[in-house]
Amino acid sequence: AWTRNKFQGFQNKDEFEKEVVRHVETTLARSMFNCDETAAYSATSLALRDRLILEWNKTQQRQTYRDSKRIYYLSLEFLMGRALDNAMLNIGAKSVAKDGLNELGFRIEDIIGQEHDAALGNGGLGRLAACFLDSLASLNFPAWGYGLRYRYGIFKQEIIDGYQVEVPDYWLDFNPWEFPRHDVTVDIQFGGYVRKGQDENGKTIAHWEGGEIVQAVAYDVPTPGYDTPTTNNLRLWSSKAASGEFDFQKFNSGDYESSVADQQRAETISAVLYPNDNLDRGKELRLKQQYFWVAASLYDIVRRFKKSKRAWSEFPDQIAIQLNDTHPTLAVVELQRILVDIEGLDWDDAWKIVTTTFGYTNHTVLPEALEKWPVTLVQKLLPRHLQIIYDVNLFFLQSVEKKFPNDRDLLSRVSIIEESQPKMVRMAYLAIVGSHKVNGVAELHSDLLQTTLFKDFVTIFGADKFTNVTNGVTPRRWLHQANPRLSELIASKIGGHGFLKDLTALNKIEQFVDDKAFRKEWAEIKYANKVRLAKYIKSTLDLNVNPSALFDVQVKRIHEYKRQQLNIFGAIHRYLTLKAMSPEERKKQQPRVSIYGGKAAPGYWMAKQIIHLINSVGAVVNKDPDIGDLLKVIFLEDYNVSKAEMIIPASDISEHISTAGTEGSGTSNMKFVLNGGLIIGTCDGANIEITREIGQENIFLFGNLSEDVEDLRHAHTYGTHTIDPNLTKVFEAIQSGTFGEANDFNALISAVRDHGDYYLVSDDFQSYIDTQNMIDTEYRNQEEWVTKSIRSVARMGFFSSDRCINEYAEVIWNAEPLAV
Ligand code: 26Y
Repeated sequence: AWTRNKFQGFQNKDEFEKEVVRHVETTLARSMFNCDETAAYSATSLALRDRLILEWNKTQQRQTYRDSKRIYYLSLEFLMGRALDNAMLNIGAKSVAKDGLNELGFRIEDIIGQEHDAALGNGGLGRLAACFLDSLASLNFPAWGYGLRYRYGIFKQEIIDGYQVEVPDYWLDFNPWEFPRHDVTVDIQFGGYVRKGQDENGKTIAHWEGGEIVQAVAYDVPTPGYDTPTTNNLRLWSSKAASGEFDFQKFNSGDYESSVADQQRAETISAVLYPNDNLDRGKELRLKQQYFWVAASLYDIVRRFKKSKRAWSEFPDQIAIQLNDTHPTLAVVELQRILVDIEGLDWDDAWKIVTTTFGYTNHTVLPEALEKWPVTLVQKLLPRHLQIIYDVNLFFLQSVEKKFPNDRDLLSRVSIIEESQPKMVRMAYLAIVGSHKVNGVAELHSDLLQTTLFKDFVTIFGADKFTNVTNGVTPRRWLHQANPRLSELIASKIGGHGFLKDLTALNKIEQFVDDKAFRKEWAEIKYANKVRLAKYIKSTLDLNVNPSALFDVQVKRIHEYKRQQLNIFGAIHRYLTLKAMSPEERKKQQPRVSIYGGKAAPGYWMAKQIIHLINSVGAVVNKDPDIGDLLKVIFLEDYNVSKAEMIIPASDISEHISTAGTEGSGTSNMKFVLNGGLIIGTCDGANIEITREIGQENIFLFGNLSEDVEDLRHAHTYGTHTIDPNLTKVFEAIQSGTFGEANDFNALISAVRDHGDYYLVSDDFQSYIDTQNMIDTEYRNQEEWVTKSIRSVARMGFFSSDRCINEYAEVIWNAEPLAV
């Protein structure tokens, strides 16, 4: 049996301190006398990192030796957040580190707080990838993540005069969590032309020649499992000029400028994360990023496979590659190219290997998020890949024609090449044709995929190819790390922290739902978390909020389909209602703090208007003496993973209120409930399954259903469209200048009133405010509220990313954990 101390961690705090001091004095070349918190953070991380890399080495040796099936998770985004706390918890070194740091004169929270978030992602999709890495290692799967090492992660958000301003996130100044592998490099080709030649048997082969070369350099980030001997790898690629520092020929001939320019052009590829979430902009540099990353990763994967000297036909038995959305879809084409052009396999044999290897996860049905690339652009950057795409399409359409003769409409609907002006490559279709399984991320979402977006493909390939894997979140970060007191309380009741590895064990706390002391402690923990958030609000916004008020939170990317505008219109309605009351009546109302956070894509003008409206409402409401504690409207700047860890445990009610049928899954809904917060939500994404698990008496659902959306939209456009009377009053207040310059908000209003209300804000408004009023009433019955909170947490076992990863392993990857 495996025990942790044999492998990981520190024997005691003295050993830990010794290591920290050693790093301060040698690696950092400082003395303990002028060791500030930054230096203490660096040294602590380096001490932990030393342990991780030893584990990493052993894990890699074990995985190589056993040679069992490996999983590769390809994602353009890994939203990892901070690593230090997670590393300490996962290798069981936190209490030693806490004591050690104390003796050195530091508080562990301050040291943890020094770390810059690794923010290599936008939102849900990127954070899901990070949760998956945690589960893969915690379940001992031999798995690697592959991504890009962006020099700039998601921008930092500043709020200036109520508007979002973007500031670059330069995060690599000092990053102790990565290991540069200057010896692991891959040359990546772009452009050029294809020359047809013949091999010795007279078979035609394609040679891709010319163009430019950019070098990919590997950076490895060890990802430790919780209480396991497995430390897996996240390999991130960084781009640089292939010829080294400069082109010396140009340099020597005096063309210094252009030699530096070449280098900079190469480095641009991995320079910046595209800040769009669910919005495809089709930029050339993004396509370059995708191919650069995919080609480097596949080269690496194939190189590792070839060391085993197995037959190519065994490739899919040894390797599963998961495509996190369509962003890595070129991997399908690249593997086919490697097998046919370089390794000399026959097309059909190669294609069988390719399609058995890949799985594709779709995260959205929003049309504006579906990737399409102009054929001309692919031709320019990747001429050979375009040929392969055309051949794949031809053979695919031929097989469709055979099965469904003379259905030209069908052929044009499912063609990977959209015959539009200009012609486009439909990446989702390419991903479907190139994979053996396609999954959505929640039941409703997967159903919608199969009945709408991918309907024709279900007809063509059969229903078996399509499946659902409902998302999950890692309970290590989102319960144990974010809410240590709650985790300890649970552990004290049910015999230890086993629930962190088998979240269904949470159901054992339900038997304590009437236990007075337990309930009291439960409520106290929530209150303490709210006090902490209130202090943060005081320190950043200089605003006092009452921790006894109901904390109502909506934190996520700002998007019209997520409907932060519904939330703020609701808050305005609340404000108007309170204003119209007599002082006596007001005293009877439930105080509420309405908290928002999230970034808008820099080019998403409407989303930025929403942020401005929230801040403008806050500026008026928060200083209105008639209102006082009854309503505060707060926008928290620069929402990110580490802030989520503080905000989520402090919520009483959180909002997951997307237009029905638009949110793939949502994962913060799971995090909030896991931390004892209740939720208000629409019948969308994973909200539906959360309801199934925790019981409809423990969730506040409202609004129209997904099956009604189409008819409502139709009626808005072609029938009579009357706006909800309460919403009309909200609009009137805005337009009379109650929240500053009235015209600033015209677009938000006319989207609802004059442009068809695509997101059904008006249709759902009355239902929304009724439900919010019900929440006020129920919150006053704190006993009942705590009961709901405990029962909900007890029933959240299903939403662990461990369950999710086990489903992927069984249904899609056909892979097993490596027992030690
Ligand atoms: C094409 C490109 C601009 C693009 C970039 C990022 C497209 C989409 C995205 C990000 C999508 C995303 O974050 N989707 C979210 O994935 C979560 C994890 O599955 C879901 O919970 C969530 O509902 C979905 O919106």
